[in-house]
Formats: sequence, C-alpha cells, structure tokens
Amino acid sequence: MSQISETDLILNSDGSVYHLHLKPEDITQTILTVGDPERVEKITANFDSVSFKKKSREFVTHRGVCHGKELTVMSTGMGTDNIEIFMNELDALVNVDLRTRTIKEEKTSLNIIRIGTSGSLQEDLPVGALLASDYAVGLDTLMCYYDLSQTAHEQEISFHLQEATGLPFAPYAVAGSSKLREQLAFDMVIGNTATCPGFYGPQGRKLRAKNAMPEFMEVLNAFRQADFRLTNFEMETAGYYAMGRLLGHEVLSLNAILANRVTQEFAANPDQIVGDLIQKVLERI
Ligand code: R1P
Repeated sequence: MSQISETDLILNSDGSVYHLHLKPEDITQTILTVGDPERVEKITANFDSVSFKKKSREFVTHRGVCHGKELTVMSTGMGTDNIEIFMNELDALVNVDLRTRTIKEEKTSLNIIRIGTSGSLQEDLPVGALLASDYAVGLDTLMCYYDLSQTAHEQEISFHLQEATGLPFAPYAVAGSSKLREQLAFDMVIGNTATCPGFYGPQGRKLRAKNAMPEFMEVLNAFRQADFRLTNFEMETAGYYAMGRLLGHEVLSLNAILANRVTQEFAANPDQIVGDLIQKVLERI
C-alpha cells in the first residue's frame, strides 16, 4: 500500500493532524459542528461531562458525554475553504493509519451534523424557523478541484443554476444524509441551501463595494428547476455535503433562520433560536 507523503498529510510533532491538532482518540463517531468557536461551549454546557478540550486556530474541539452518548463538538470558522480542511483532516483521523501513513482497508463513516445559522431567501420561510438542508448548492469553486459524482437531478440543478446566475463555473448541487434528517429533523422545515463564498456581495448585500451582480439575491430567490427552489443561504453546507460524499461520511446541515432577506427582518432573539436548535439535536442524537 502506498504511503501518503509528509507534505500531503502534515502531522505535528505530537502526531496530531496539522490544523485540527487532534489525534484519532480525541474524536467520536458523531460530531456536532458549528461555525462560531464560542458556540462549542454553548453546546457542551449541556453535557454530563467534558473529558477533552483543544483549540487550534478557529478549530475548537470538546469531547464529552451527553445523555449517556459520547459526542464531539467542533467549530470550523466560516466558509467552505475551512470545511475542506476540516473534512479532510477528520477523515484522516479515522481512515488513515497516521503511524504508517497508509489508508486503512476498513473505512469508518462519521456522522457529522452542522448546527448553523442562515438567512431565508423566501418570503414564506420565516425568521425563527429551523431548517434541514435536503440539497445544498455550492456557489463557490471548491468542487472545481475534486471529482464529485452527482446524480442526474443534481447535474440538472447545477446546469440550470449556472445559466440563471451567469457564473463562469458550474455551481455544484449535492444532497445530504437522509438517515440523519429522519432521525434529527422530522419536525423541521426541509429546504435547499445555497452556499455562498462570502457574506456580503456573494449574498447580494450592498454596502460600499460595487457588486458585479446587483440582483444576485433576486436571482436565487426566483430560481426554479421543476419543483426545486432554494430556500436559504449560508457559507458552509455545500462544502460539507460534497466532501462528505467524496469521503463517505453521513452529513446533515441544520440551520437556525436568523434573517429573512425578502422581508428584511432580523431575529430579535437569535440566541434563543440557536438554543432551540441545539436542544432538539441533543435530545434526538
Ligand atoms: C456568517 O455570519 C456565518 O454564519 C453562518 C454562515 O454560514 C457563516 O459561517 O453560519 P454559522 O453561524 O454556523 O457560522
């Protein structure tokens, strides 16, 4: 079996993976993820016990026990470029023998659940809703660098969304884990999430910098492909779903809707909405 080189998989002097700074024994099979490093503590404050903590850049990791179940909670920071590092290094922790630098014969599939925040793209998806992403559509270029296999339905969405937006590359459409959705999101809104490579211009916000596509938000709002529409946008979900498919992990993105971009309303109680989502996940996991 061929060895992965020291520059393809960089390990720290303690044997941990380069950016996450974790060793295989530091994580569990089910991992809850958040963007904001401070949200990790908000989740593990509900735990019976926390046995391990690590901070490396924006990647904060807590491992512990909640309702008798071993769980890991990790922050990723913002954006699919972070998710690319996060998913590759998590996968290496379980599917690469770090001592011999060889890929293990028997693969481990992780359950990765994003507990994130998001903005609504549709008037009928209100602030305060909790939404599970059925499909995610990446409006970033991450999948130009990987060989992602897409279903015919996903390819059609990609093709028509490129036509509608006029982007110079094909957005990637990819579904999340139906198994985790049934377990965790049975009473939540099921939607389709646009993942944007930024918060302002790429989500149609207008401050001082001139936007290349001033009507981008309206284009996403109006996009239809048969009965498919985009319901919300954020900055990580498509990266998670695509890397999850490439690496064989179950991934689900759950979104607390904090803003409605059509009605221009922002939540009066964002902490409470995110707190509700956290409680539901911890009760059901
Ligand atoms: C932008 O404010 C950030 O919030 C959303 C976006 O995806 C982006 O990461 O998610 P999180 O609250 O999970 O970070």
